[in-house]
Amino acid sequence: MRVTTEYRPIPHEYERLDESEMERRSAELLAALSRRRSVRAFSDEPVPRVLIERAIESASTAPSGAHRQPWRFVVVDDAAIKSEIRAAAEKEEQLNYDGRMPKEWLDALKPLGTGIEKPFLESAPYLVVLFAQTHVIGDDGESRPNYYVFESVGIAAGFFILALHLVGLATLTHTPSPMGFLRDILGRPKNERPYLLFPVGYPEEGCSVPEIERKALAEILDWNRPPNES
Ligand code: IYR
Repeated sequence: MRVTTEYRPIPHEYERLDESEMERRSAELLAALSRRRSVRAFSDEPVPRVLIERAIESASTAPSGAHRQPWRFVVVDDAAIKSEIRAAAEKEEQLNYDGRMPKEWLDALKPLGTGIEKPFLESAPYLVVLFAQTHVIGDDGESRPNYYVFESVGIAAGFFILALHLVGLATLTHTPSPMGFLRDILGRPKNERPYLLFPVGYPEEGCSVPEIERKALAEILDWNRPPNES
């Protein structure tokens, strides 16, 4: 990547669409995204590497603070490392479900059917661990800050989920907590903080998902002012 240190404007290659085409695309995109579900049971069927690589490149088109692109995607496809990650994640999750999570949180998770066992950490062909780079260490060994790191990485994570879904792959935004073990197992440097773990693959044959509903537009959109409470 070439880094420019001055403002060097170039023409923006903007594609202006007809309004009818915009309307058609917006409906099509909404229909496609509405079919996305988080999946907790994965088939071990292999997935071409190029699909993972392109999804990561797509994620990396996300905007970021000062264009620092403060993310690093570590892809795990080695069975032994996956097993190590599963064991460490289940150890932490056991403590979470056995008392570290308050009752209210456990109640909120009940309809999602989550639990301590994480077989998907071994069955999914890939575990993609997204790290946030809180700062960068230059070639001179100097540390430079990044900006809006978690906003930036969150947006990249969203792009990644979208890129996988639109090519027909399933994932889960898995949040082992605490997840410092990922840095240790994967031997990552000190400037990287684990952010999310995505198992990626095809859903297991006959896979079920929880019956959930999404909020209606009226519950998530207010034009200009919130509804009058009185
Ligand atoms: N990380 C735990 C618990 C969990 C938390 C939330 I918030 C979820 O939406 C789902 C699960 C787990 O993965 O089971």
